[in-house]
Amino acid sequence: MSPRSAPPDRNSGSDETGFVRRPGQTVAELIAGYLRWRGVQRVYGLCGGHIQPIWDALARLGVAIIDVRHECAAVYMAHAEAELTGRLAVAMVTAGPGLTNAVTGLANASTSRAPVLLLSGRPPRPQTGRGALQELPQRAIVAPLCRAALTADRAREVLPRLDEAVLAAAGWDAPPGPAYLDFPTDLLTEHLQPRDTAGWVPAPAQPPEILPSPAGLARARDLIAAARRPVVIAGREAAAAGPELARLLADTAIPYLDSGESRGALPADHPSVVSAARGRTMREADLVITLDRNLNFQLAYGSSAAFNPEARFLRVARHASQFADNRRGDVELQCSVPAFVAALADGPGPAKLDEGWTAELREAHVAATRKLAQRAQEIPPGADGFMHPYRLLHEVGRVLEPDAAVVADGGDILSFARVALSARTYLDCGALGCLGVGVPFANAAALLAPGRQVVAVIGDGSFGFTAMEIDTAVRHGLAPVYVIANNQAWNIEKTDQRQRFGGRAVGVDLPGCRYDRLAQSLGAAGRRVTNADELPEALAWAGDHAPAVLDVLVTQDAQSPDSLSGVAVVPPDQALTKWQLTEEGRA
Ligand SMILES: Cc1ncc(C[n+]2csc(CCOP(=O)(O)OP(=O)(O)O)c2C)c(N)n1
Ligand SMILES: [Mg+2]
Repeated sequence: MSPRSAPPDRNSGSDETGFVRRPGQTVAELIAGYLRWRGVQRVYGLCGGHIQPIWDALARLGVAIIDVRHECAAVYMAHAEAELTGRLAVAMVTAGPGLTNAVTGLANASTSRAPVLLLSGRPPRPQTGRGALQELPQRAIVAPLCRAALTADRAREVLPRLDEAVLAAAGWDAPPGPAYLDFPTDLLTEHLQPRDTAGWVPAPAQPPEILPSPAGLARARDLIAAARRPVVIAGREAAAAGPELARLLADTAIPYLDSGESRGALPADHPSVVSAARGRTMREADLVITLDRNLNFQLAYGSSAAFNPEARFLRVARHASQFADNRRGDVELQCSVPAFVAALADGPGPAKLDEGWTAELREAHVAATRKLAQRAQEIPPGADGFMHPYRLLHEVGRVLEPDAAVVADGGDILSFARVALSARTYLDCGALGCLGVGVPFANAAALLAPGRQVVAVIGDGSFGFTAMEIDTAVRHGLAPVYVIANNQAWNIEKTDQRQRFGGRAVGVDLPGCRYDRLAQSLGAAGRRVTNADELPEALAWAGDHAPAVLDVLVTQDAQSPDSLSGVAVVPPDQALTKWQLTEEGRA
């Protein structure tokens, strides 16, 4: 194990900050006090008798309760908070179906490595195992998705289990992610004895930075010094190194590719960004430096069909799952990404950099970006007469403020948005492909930064999963703009079905829904837009009347990059058809 530096003290406090262990307090009050002491300002949740004592204790302590309309939305909101702040966020749901409703949110937080603590209740101990109301094997249900799945059955277990869950979520032993803790509801109203909290000491929740070992760093430097065509591919923790990484890349002129989870770590106009030349960069790089990024389907599993077969790999991450996966590194460094970036900044860059290559990539990137913007502006409507999604996204892009938070959710529209919209703060369905995050993610972004522009672009199908959360925005005074790309279909699936199943399309149409009226019925503003020329004015109107839904009719007659590359097809060997064909020597 590499040496560890002094731990940054981000999620900690001291006894003076209000975390009081008083004899006579209830267990629920202890839990609420602990959370507030950890810096938790709000808990996302949906009420239920099994958790009610904690809910009430939180409210009495001044921790905001963000009440939602479906438990999954509570976890999605906590996930968004965790991504936006880099800190632990908390959700709470009741026993039984409250917990099962939260499961998809946990799965998404797990795949996206978002530090979320989920609290729940259980039936009272005397009724356990007897067919109690809302009784389920809760820990067993969530365990595969959680870094820790725990219960506290007695008062003296409460603080140690809370710490264990919080540390697991924060990423001490495995990548950050969800952690689960429940309590039998009768425990919550028990009064504490001094011995119940004796011996517990406040300690930091944020894992300490891990410095690269000097030997590992030297080997990494050797690889970089020898590389002619290096590229950095950034994952989750790279975002925490944003400004330092930006400086390092500017100094060394190493090309840079982001991934969904590091999007926005560098400004779009940074000279190292070559995302619109992604395929070529991956194919031609002779050194691939991954920063806290596993080689999953989005990176072709590191396949030599997508990457230069001769390329060397330098893999840097705190946890082995992010550096020792489908293509092992020639050098693997177990350390924090910010520490690695800081260490590299002190040394020389690639001495033999092929400057012609980097210049070509950059030119290709700039040209492709410009061409897309031009195309998006002029692209004609589809055969059904409705506007192309690129046209919609072009108009959305024009109204985005520099610090806007953008959310994308859907099938085709997610894919179109990934290439056509650019924002420093960008949240989407992630590697789980989790449809339905749009409204809760946008609500969380709006809640965390009142006054900031929040625009969510959501497919009509995906919107349906969590549309009721517009009510959460209305009740909590949140002001996002939800732009529904309404092609009246699960369109990426519809296109795939037509192409692969003899022209048939089954169970993929969603005709005739009025999402503008749905918004109005919940007390939000809503407006339908059928004509692209109307969009500038409609988007301005929506911003002024947010929370607002723009129900924008778009064409089904548009195939997105993901649809073209075969993501919807899910081929057995390789999620990206183009690369699969290359692997088989057919492209
Ligand atoms: C929860 C969930 N259910 C189903 C799918 C499969 N799926 C992927 S994309 C898609 C269609 C999405 O439709 P919509 O949101 O309207 O976007 P569009 O493709 O029409 O732009 C479906 C059903 C999924 N990824 N996640
Ligand atoms: Mg659709």
